[in-house]
Amino acid sequence: MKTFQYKNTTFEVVQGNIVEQEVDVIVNAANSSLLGGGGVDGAIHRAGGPSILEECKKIRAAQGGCSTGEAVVTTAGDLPAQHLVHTVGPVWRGGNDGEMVLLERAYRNSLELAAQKNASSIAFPSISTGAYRFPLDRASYVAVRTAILFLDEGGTIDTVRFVLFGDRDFEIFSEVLDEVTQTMTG
Ligand code: AR6
Repeated sequence: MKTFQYKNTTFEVVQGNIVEQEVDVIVNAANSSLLGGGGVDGAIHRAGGPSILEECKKIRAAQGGCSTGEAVVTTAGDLPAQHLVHTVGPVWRGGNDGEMVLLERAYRNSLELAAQKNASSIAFPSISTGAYRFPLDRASYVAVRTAILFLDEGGTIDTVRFVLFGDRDFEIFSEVLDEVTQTMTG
């Protein structure tokens, strides 16, 4: 695990499975349908049980899914968390289609929903870097920078954990954490 302290918040980069994280809020890398899928989304619905999909269906009925960059909240079913935030990252289309801003919004809206639920800890997977093909070096930069800006603008959360599945992803994310925190925090 790699950690970095910023003001009152601990950033953690860990290699592991998102469904095993004991935190207040686990973030799901969902799609706009909110009806589940592969990757993180599939793992969360499998491990969390059917109540999560039932809640997602109610949200769909009320607001018609979730747009890219937006986020919705449900309970966490059987997962070791209080809530799930389902956010939809952008599909990578080469970088000139607003992907950076949309990914930033996905992280930002997730942090804000967690704060509204009074969460003291949140665990993120690497949103958009699997099926949606966002390059991991750029995505990790957006992830860390957005969390620091959220804190600078008055957001409060004790622990922000980034959970990477593979060794190489863990290494890249750890290096980017160093770079971003050095440039943003002096
Ligand atoms: N724990 C942590 N990280 C994981 C796990 C896990 N259990 N499983 C995969 N990863 P992805 P996206 C990594 O595809 O790119 C779904 O079908 C994975 O290696 O889950 O945002 C949704 O329904 C990759 O680095 O999310 C959407 O349709 C990262 O998590 C679509 O995929 C994200 O990969 C969303 O695609």
